Amino acid sequence: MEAPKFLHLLSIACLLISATATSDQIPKPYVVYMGSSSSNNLEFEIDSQSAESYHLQLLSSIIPRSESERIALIHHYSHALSGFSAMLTESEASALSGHDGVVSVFPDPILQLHTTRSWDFLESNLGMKPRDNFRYQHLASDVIIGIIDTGIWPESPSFNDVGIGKIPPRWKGICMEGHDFKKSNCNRKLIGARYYNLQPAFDGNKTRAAEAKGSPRDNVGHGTHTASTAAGTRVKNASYYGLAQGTARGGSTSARVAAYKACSQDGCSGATILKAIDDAIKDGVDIISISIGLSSLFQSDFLNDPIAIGAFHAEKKGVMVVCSAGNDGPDPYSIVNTAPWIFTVVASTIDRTFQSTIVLGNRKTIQGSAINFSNLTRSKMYPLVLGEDVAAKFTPASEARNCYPGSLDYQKAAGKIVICVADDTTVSRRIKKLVVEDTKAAGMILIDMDNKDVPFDAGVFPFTHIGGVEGTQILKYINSTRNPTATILPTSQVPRYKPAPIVASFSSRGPSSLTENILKPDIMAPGTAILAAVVPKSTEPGSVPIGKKPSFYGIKSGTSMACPHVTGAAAFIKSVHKRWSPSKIKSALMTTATMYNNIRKPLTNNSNYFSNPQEMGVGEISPQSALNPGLIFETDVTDYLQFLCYYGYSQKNIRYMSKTNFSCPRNSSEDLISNINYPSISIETLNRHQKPKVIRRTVTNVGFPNSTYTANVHAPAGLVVKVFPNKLAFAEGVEKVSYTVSFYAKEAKSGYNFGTLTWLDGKHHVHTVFAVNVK
Ligand SMILES: *[C@@H]1O[C@H](CO)[C@@H](O)[C@H](O)[C@H]1NC(C)=O
Ligand SMILES: *[C@@H]1O[C@H](CO)[C@@H](O)[C@H](O)[C@H]1NC(C)=O
Ligand SMILES: *[C@@H]1O[C@H](CO)[C@@H](O)[C@H](O)[C@H]1NC(C)=O
Ligand SMILES: *[C@@H]1O[C@H](CO)[C@@H](O)[C@H](O)[C@H]1NC(C)=O
Ligand SMILES: *[C@@H]1O[C@H](CO)[C@@H](O)[C@H](O)[C@H]1NC(C)=O
Ligand SMILES: *[C@@H]1O[C@H](CO)[C@@H](O)[C@H](O)[C@H]1NC(C)=O
Ligand SMILES: *[C@@H]1O[C@H](CO)[C@@H](O)[C@H](O)[C@H]1NC(C)=O
Ligand SMILES: *[C@@H]1O[C@H](CO)[C@@H](O)[C@H](O)[C@H]1NC(C)=O
Ligand SMILES: CC(=O)N[C@H]1CO[C@H](CO)[C@@H](O)[C@@H]1O
Repeated sequence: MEAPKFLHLLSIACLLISATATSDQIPKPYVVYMGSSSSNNLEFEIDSQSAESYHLQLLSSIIPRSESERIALIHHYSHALSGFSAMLTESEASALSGHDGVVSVFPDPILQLHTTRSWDFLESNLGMKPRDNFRYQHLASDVIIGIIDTGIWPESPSFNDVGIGKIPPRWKGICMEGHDFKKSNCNRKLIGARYYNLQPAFDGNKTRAAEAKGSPRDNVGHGTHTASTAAGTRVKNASYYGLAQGTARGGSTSARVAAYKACSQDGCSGATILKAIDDAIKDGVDIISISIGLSSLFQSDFLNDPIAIGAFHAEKKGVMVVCSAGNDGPDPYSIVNTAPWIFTVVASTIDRTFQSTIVLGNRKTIQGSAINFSNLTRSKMYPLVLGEDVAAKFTPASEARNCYPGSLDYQKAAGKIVICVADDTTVSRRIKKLVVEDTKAAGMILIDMDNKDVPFDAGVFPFTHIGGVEGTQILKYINSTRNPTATILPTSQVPRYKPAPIVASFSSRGPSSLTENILKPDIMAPGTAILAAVVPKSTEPGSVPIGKKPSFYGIKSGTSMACPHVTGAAAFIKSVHKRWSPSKIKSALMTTATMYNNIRKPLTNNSNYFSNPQEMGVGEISPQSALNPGLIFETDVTDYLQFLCYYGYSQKNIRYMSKTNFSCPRNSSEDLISNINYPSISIETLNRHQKPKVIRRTVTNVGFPNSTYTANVHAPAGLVVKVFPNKLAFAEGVEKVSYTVSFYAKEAKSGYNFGTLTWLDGKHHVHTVFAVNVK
């Protein structure tokens, strides 16, 4: 073992030495994207082989002979799209990008799992069952959902196949075996499982790379959680150690699951995700769910983003792609996965929350939020101190207040309840908790507005999280007495919590930094404290209550958890409307979403302001009403090709992507993007001195053939919105009708103006949300 390791180090050293001269000469993994695959399904095997040898030839034409070990494909894309990933130097990559047939060449990016901010990740096994309106009747369904994630824990009761019919004959996928995963781990519920070599430590030896130890088994919990949220079977009496007790079930209990393990705990290689998408399309999935994305700080344009590329080809083959929007909120422009052919999902809270109550020495109680297995009781009080009161020697009070690592005095803190603040967000609440727990303190109270809506799982350590108002109450109490004391009670759940849903604080916000002429996010779904299946393993000391076995169910938060709710809802719609295309299903879910909460008030964000469409999209999903949307907006591949023209890509590349002789409209420009037949409207710039801007839409009637709809506009004062015609009459043979919406901003306030256009026929409310940026 030792010698090869040493050699490996040596070779890295050599690389580094040669690199000091020209850093662009260090080979690293790149994705080479070459548009649509030319193969059609019948001759696929032959085509794939000839494509592979062509791609190898291409590599050998640019890689020097002396480094021929790099003439190898890490991943080869040949099913829906064409291209490969390989180890290239920067200059080789740039040489390739000029090559005929090559659409884009970009360094293989590392993408992140969209569970709540990475620090809560894993540890945050918070728990909750789906909202009531998420319980659909059981329908026999052959819808296949591909989950691209960290793999799957097949023994979870959520993937039991009792009562589920034969595997659909069109399924062409496989159940890969691994050292801890057998073919028999797949069943009629979990019909497929693949894994990929997750360590891109590729040494050019293809055989060795293929042999790398791997398995579709989930060791992280993220993939198991998302898969069971989308399509978990009904499991009675599921809970997280008694919390969130009830029947656990996915959005579409009868849908089938295929797991594609493309990620580890550290993230996901973009090249691998692209391979997984290509495989999933070939295998025959109907919907792909991806709770993963690029960092919002390092977002690239659509043709340098593996998810956008893969999703484009999926859409082209009639496969829907649902993605999480990211957890980088509440800042604007923090959203990712915003291509118009992606269904982009943000997260909301649900009507249940978890409270860990603080009882002060004066018997006053204060509600905090957290999940803990605290063994403290009301009858015993503990000294209550501020972090700075128990600071270690020579430690600035500012650090101890924040409970920084190393800032607390163990002797002073032991046995006390320590209050920590969050003046600075660099130290996460998880770290603070570990710091305080380490001192043998009796418990911890965190005062922090951020993430208060996301109950933190503190395991067995008594912990609670409060906001500034409650914080002030506690500080006043401390000032009022010589010996302040307190205790933290075990967590209790608060059902039917109101108001809900609320936009989750962490959820990424629009507008998209790539184009503001498509409204993003699309839609909102539950993503806070969601109970679903996890990996039954203890993740860190204290995460499992003493005397208990690790739980098969866990509570997690993130847009990662919101995404599979929409995937499940889409599968539900697809099981009823079997022939509906992805854009029809998306439109049905968007135009029927609700903009009201459970106290019948407009939805809010967690600062209690009405939330706008850049925070929540068109609103919270309402899957039952989406079954019967009345009208739908169909967006087809031609619309997306035009979008690519308007965005500014070359016609040559767009032809490679479509494998047709498609021509870009001659007067392509970015503002025409608003005219794509999308189920919402966004205008990046509306000059108040310009003529009314006219947007065109076409709706398809999927209700009674004889329906007549009337337009109803809600617009902010000063923005003049006119719909022409404002009555749409359908009849037998008249299924599609077009109309225009004009926006005139002379008197409107500057900045984004939001409103809705609703088509009403007495039965259906078809909401189209609009966002218009007045300058
Ligand atoms: C690649 O790895 C395989 C299996 O470890 C080994 O048998 C083979 O000799 C290697 N080939 C090269 C070119 O190193
Ligand atoms: C439900 O689970 C709890 C513990 O998780 C257990 O005490 C209880 O007996 C179970 N109830 C049923 C009906 O199985
Ligand atoms: C909520 O919305 C208001 C008004 O748009 C905004 O000022 C505030 O920052 C938002 N709060 C959060 C947490 O996003
Ligand atoms: C609570 O449990 C911890 C061990 O996790 C133990 O050290 C402590 O004494 C217990 N406290 C009470 C009040 O039982
Ligand atoms: C508590 O007392 C300190 C010092 O006496 C003062 O700075 C602080 O503002 C007081 N806090 C509250 C909440 O009254
Ligand atoms: C190319 O486009 C023309 C019309 O623009 C069409 O008639 C022709 O069939 C197309 N050819 C191919 C190969 O798609
Ligand atoms: C773009 O050009 C086409 C003809 O090529 C024309 O029909 C269309 O109205 C033009 N659109 C705009 C916005 O100028
Ligand atoms: C439309 O047709 C449905 C049945 O096809 C019928 O029940 C309904 O009364 C009709 N509505 C109108 C306005 O004609
Ligand atoms: C959320 C949670 O698990 N709360 C637990 C806190 O600890 C007490 C005592 O161990 C349990 O009874 C609660 O269920």
